[in-house]
Amino acid sequence: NTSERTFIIIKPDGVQRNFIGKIVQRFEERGYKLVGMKLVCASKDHWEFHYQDLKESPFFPDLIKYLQSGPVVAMVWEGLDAIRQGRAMLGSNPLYSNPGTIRGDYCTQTGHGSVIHGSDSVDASNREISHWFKQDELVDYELANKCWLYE
Ligand code: YYY
Ligand code: MG
Repeated sequence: NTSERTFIIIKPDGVQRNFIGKIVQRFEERGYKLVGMKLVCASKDHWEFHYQDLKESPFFPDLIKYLQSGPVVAMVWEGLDAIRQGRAMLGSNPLYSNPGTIRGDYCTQTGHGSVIHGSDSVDASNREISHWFKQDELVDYELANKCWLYE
């Protein structure tokens, strides 16, 4: 499915450390299509909904506070297997991520230094995209180089 969409956030630490350009470049170079993008400061409620699966975690209140500490870049990227490949590009636990992944190249620890979020399933991606973007904020267009990306 070449129109699979994944939701990516450059978190407050990623923005403050000037990684916006570098992270966007990685997704562009891989061949994914940017269909939505904005710089936002999200509310406590908005973040609590986004991370609802972690509500019971001991670090949840601290996580929500850190996420409100500054602007983040919310993006939707589209392409073949975008959800799983996006996660692979992110890396895993920041401390143990392989070099070559975003976390493996830019992070030292979890918590307030994970730099980036990416959807981990189709369900999560659908939920997150509709939580962060209105329908008319997602742009429909064709990449000029599509014929070189997909057979
Ligand atoms: O999906 P991913 O970001 O790789 O990790 P999750 O286990 O879903 O955790 C989401 C988010 O929670 C993580 O990016 C930072 C934060 N967090 C934390 O603050 N402390 C931990 N011990 C684990 C995760
Ligand atoms: Mg997660």
